[in-house]
Amino acid sequence: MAHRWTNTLTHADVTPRVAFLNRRQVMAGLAGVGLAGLARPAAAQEALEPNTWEEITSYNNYYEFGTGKGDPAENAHRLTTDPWTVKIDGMVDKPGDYGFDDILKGQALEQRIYRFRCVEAWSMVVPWVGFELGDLLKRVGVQSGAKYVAFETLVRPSEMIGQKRNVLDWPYREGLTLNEAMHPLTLMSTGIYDEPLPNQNGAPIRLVVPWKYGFKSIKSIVRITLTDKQPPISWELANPREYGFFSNVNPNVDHPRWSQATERKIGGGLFAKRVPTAMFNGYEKEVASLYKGMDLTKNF
Ligand SMILES: Nc1nc2c(c(=O)[nH]1)N[C@H]1C(S)=C(S)[C@@H](COP(=O)(O)O)O[C@H]1N2
Ligand SMILES: [Mo]
Repeated sequence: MAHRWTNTLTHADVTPRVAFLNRRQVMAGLAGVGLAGLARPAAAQEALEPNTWEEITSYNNYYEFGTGKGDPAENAHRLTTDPWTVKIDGMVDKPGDYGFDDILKGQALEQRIYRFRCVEAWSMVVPWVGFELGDLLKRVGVQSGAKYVAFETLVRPSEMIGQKRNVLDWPYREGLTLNEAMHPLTLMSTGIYDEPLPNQNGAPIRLVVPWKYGFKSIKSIVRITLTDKQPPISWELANPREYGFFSNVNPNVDHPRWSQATERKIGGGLFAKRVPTAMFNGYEKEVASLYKGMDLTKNF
């Protein structure tokens, strides 16, 4: 079946791609480009063995399709993802309703292998395909004074059957500071392995922020707004004691109802040993500078 989504990479390219990123990082270092933001986290990625397609697409969190981990795989096929429009508005030079194909056109899809960690202490490694959110924001022109980026998921209860219940205040909302949004690790993902995103993983386009807890990585995005005020986010609205705006992975800050110090790797078997969770999910070198001088126990 022909579809509009194309990716120049295949499953077999994942490893060579990581090697390529490594080379780029080395070259950037040789050229004296000391900016942490330019170097890909190749060292951190090298050791990452991706989870299987089956694991990535059958154990999900996507409350629009139900609150159980198996619900999205069962219910998300109902979602129509073509046509798809993303409204980009607020403090931008070129606001508008952008079709999915407009957004993809000319975008170099980059395959990246990221560690992905849920706030409920489970983790996966996913070979995401996508592009840098920063590249999209540069295209639409961020106006001076903008400090945050807000995101919204589709509301369509006829297809998103979990939205018939008010488990969250729909639409699902997320936000990043502009610095976080412009960081080269912040990805807009449109695929996994060599396939378009499955619906349960947030088709046709979702955010991936690898140093934050999973809930920041909002799925099936229909609106991106540049603003000068910190936007409300769904989980903080639902429970401000348990979820903060930043939600950086931090083994030293426990969730009020459970420890965040260790994690269970999905696919490691039921009795696999839990492994210690790394600060910023293993991306400390790349992102710690974004939070210099901040008390991360208060800004959790
Ligand atoms: N719109 C929307 N986005 C969402 C969620 C959701 O319920 N609705 N769940 C989040 C949570 S809690 C996690 S852990 C990740 C899971 O992503 P995955 O299913 O692709 O692994 O999606 C995040 N994005
Ligand atoms: Mo999560």
